[in-house]
Amino acid sequence: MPLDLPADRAEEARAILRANDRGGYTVPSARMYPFQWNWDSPLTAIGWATFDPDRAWREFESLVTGQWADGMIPHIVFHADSDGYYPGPDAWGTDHAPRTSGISQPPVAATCLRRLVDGAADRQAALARARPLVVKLAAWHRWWHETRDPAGSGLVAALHPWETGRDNSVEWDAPLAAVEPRVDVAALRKDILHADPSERPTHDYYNRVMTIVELGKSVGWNGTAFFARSPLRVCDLGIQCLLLRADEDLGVLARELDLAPVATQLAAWRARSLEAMARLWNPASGAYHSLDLLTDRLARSVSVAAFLPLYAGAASRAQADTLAATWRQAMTACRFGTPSTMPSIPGFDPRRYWRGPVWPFMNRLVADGFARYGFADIAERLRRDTRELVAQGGFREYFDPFTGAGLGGKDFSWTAAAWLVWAGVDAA
Ligand code: 2M8
Repeated sequence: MPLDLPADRAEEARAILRANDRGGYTVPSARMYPFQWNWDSPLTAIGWATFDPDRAWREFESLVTGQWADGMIPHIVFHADSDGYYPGPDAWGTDHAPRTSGISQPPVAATCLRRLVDGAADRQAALARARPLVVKLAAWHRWWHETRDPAGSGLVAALHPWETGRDNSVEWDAPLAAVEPRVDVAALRKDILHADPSERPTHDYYNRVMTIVELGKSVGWNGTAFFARSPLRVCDLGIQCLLLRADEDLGVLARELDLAPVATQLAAWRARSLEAMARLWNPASGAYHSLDLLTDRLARSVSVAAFLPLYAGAASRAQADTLAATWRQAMTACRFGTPSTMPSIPGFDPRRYWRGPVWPFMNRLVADGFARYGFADIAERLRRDTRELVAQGGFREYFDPFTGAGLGGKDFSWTAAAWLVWAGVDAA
């Protein structure tokens, strides 16, 4: 049945991107997140590309101005001052111009860049513009594969839950329990002024994650020392899979640009990471999991990241079939897919940030993965669910998987972009 959609949703989505534009970079949400975020930015850029390709390119070009000398592209670039967010630049205490945070975020930029090049009217001009970005992104991928995997195990590490992007996921409860809180930041928080506290993490969580930030600061944000000393070190299934996919996509661009050594290196990293994926599979749960690298324990939680091995092309045929069954099973409890944590998992919360709600942009990635393995029905179900969520609830940050209620921030950039490139586009 066709949905009864307001005719101007696409125009509304474009208006959100324009309103969140700060001149070359897009803030995720005007009041709540007033800076440039690493993985929001390229996922938003592909939305810009549907009506203003030059603006899409500038989104990438501004993001890489935050790149550090060691290759890391930080999770926030603080291009301009704003007092609406905590932790701001002073709390991070890094030494870079423009000012930045001290950690990274999931590497989706190369995949989005490839999409931008593939959609360009003039491919040669697009490749020429992509060249310096490809070199910078390859340096960032090197940082993941070397600084965050010094032993060359094929599993890259996140040292802070915010690096995973699924910041408050149940997956991080056990690793964070081992981080003794040494600060009390409750009075400094601004997020709970913009969103209902019941939809945000607890004070105890903030004290623990800010303790890790203090540790990073105490070692001068030196990548090697931070890796060695961090009280939290996990292989996040999300980062691992998004990097696998991004290595593939960056390799395609590098080959076309005659950057043969870069392409060869990316293929070698990808092969090593693919092989290591076996360590993240649990046949008993029928899913992949994140791994605590300090205790060598797989997370018990099954999160939305469980389906990203499909997006990465890392699952076998049999594993893909099992994952489809796992997804269908979770959906017997939910009206809208895909919950960020499966409802059967202790700690699941349909309204609290990354512990259950649905993120529209994540649905696009999961749908892409299922389509890659031939599950067109799941892919289409996800597109229609996302379409309905946004059509009835607006361009919210996240949604309750049971009721569809819109939650978190409003007028969200990557939700608008997911509409423009996917959810709001009629199926072929
Ligand atoms: C959320 O994370 C930030 C910290 O990075 C926060 O809550 O303060 C997450 O959903 C993250 O994935 C996202 O990139 C960011 C901006 O949308 O918000």
